[in-house]
Amino acid sequence: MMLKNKRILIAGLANKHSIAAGIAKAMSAQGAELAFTYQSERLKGNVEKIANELGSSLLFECDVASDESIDAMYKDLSNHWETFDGFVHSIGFAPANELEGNFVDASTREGFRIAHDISSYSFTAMAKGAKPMLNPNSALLTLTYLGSMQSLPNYNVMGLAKASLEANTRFLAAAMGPDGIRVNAISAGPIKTLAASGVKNFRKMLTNYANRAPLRRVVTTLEVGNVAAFLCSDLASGVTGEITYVDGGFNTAAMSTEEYAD
Ligand code: 0WD
Repeated sequence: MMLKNKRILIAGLANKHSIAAGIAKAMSAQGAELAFTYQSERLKGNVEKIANELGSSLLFECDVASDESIDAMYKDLSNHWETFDGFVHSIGFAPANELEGNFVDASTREGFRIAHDISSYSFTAMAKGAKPMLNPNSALLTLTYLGSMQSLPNYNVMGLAKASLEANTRFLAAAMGPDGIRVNAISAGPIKTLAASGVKNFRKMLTNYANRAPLRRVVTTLEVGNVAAFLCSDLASGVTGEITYVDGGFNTAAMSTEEYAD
């Protein structure tokens, strides 16, 4: 039980296919006590069902686009948890028209702003709000994707936002490390979720992935969850500011034998 006596807040659960659902499941299996945020009333039912299955009734509305909403969420949470041991930020968003076609043609100033605000700044905003309530040895975690390092079709401005999020992880780690708080990111391979379905031709990406990845398959949300549980546990007490890949090794391989053969 890596997370016994740890209280962890999970943000970014949309439905049972969400990466956050796999993370919540894995963390609960390791003994964590969990609380959840939901973006809006629309998603409350989905989040409530998963929370209840994992023995949690702590649910708080939080739209990370709004500082007031973040403040109100932590205020509500503090009525139940005076202190806690970290949070998972599994949130990303860009307007749909940014995620299709030629990067130059699709990009707009407003789309760029929104993508960076919701997908990167919100991690800092959540850390800022949590800071007074975090126990020593707490851990924060976010979710990123290889599009931060390498270009690929349609991912467009999200790649830039993820690059910002990864730098954010390192700067938060530096800022919070002296207080004993660790900050890490998992770079997950593609998984069919609601957010992923916003990226055009996502199915094609899954097939390409499975063909090249050393493990010759895509990863599951539970596999991401197990690494998340480790990174937020005291077993990872020496790890901070890191981007850990959970992608079947895809990022390490330039080509597979099948791709090389004619
Ligand atoms: O292939 C994938 N699915 C990968 C996802 C590969 C690598 C990384 N990721 C990242 C995503 O970019 C994101 O940061 O993992 C994170 C979680 O994504 P997910 O599990 O793939 O997607 P989903 O189940 O849709 O959850 C993301 C949720 C939102 O759902 P929708 O699809 O309704 O936008 O992020 C939340 C929301 O619940 N979210 C917000 N929460 C609070 N305030 C906001 C907001 N303003 N915007 C989005």
